[in-house]
Amino acid sequence: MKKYLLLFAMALSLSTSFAFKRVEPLTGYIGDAMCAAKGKGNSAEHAACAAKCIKGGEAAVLVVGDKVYKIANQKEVVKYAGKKVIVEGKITDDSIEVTKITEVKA
Ligand SMILES: [Cu+2]
Repeated sequence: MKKYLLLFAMALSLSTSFAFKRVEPLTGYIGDAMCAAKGKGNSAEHAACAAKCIKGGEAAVLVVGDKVYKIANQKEVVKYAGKKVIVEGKITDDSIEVTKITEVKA
């Protein structure tokens, strides 16, 4: 019995030591990297600009307050440019691999 407990504890510590962690759903705006770096993009007012910048080739990012997350899988999020969204995924450093994205209707 003790042996199983030990194995269980080992498995637990292994699973928490991976480089990425799952994130709680994050609510923010899909902005563009250029404007987000200037502190813009965390409001609905920036929507048109974000859409334009992303179309123009800027990387899409998730802006949560004053925190900016890179998006690993751009394709999943570009259609939400400028929109308020809830994002779920895996986070590595400051980059998110999005597994689920839902638009928040105002
Ligand atoms: Cu912009």
